[in-house]
Amino acid sequence: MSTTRFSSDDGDLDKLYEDFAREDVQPLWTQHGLLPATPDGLSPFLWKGATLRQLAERAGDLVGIDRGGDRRVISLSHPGLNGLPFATHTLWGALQYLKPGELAPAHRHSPAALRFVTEGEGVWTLVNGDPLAMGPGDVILTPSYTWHEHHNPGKAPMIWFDGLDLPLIRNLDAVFFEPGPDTLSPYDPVATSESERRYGTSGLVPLSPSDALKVEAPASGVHSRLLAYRWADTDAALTRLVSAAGNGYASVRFSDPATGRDVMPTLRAEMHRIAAGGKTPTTRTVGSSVWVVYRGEGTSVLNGERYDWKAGDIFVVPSWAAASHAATSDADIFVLSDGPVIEAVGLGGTETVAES
Ligand code: 1HN
Repeated sequence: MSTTRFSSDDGDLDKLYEDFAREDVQPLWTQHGLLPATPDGLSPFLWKGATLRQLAERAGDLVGIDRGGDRRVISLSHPGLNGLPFATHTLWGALQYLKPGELAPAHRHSPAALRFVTEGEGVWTLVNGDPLAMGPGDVILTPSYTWHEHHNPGKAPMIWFDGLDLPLIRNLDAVFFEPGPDTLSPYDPVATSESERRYGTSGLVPLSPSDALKVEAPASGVHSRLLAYRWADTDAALTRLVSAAGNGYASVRFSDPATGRDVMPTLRAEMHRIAAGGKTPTTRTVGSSVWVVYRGEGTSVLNGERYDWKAGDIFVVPSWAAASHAATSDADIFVLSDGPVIEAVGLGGTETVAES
């Protein structure tokens, strides 16, 4: 891209601007919008689940999985991001569609990913060979630079939500990628992965850590050793919390069982439950998030505008947008955010906005 050209009515100044452009420098005094009073980079946006699902199914009919893309993935492309296949400046959100008998072959990359299963079951995601069954409401991690492949040995196609930090890692110019073998890694379809056998008992971490998940450079290996968070556990925790809170809503954060920190250094994952008739306070948070409606119906008010949603819909809450959420039927919403990155650079914060 060439340097922006500026012009003025003054000949000398015009010549200076021309020379700036020729020498690839730019004057700060002509820049606008570099320092907004508060984050203003993106508007809220909502994708309808029924539309996404239909597009994924059509892709399933028409497009195979080949080594070019490795995955049949339809990305959420926020219209405020100039055609980039990104949901926000930091987050990738997508639907992935895998038909019976298909294999999305092994590869690894420095961008970290997680899967949230919105419906269906039967696919196995192997992470460094460890087979993780995928069922509705489950969250499956594929941390930075771990080998991962998806296999559907079942009879029905399966769809799930993919969340990645790819936009962030691209902008940091820190993407590394390596394809693996074309063929499926051998695996035992056991209900409980090694990761869950070792790290899956809440409140108890093993004294002899496993190095089965050791990853090589360029990744640091800083991530949860527990790779699957099961819906039955999430649901039970939310049920207890909603009843303890008594105000119709509660949320949980998926965490690294050994440290209590976020599941991966760049990605935060949470599940929010709002009972029918419940409404959250209005808050603003630094950093962007992608909200995947798992169950129920309701309305969010984002920067003063109403967004009606139901199961399958996905919406973006941009950085610092005033957001409140209300449910008309019992609702569960999976939330992916860049919170750990924002906090790591010392900019984390949430404030409650007074109701007008
Ligand atoms: C990827 O590797 C997967 O492994 C899904 O399932 C989505 C989007 C961008 C880049 C890599 C997967 C992806 C992806």
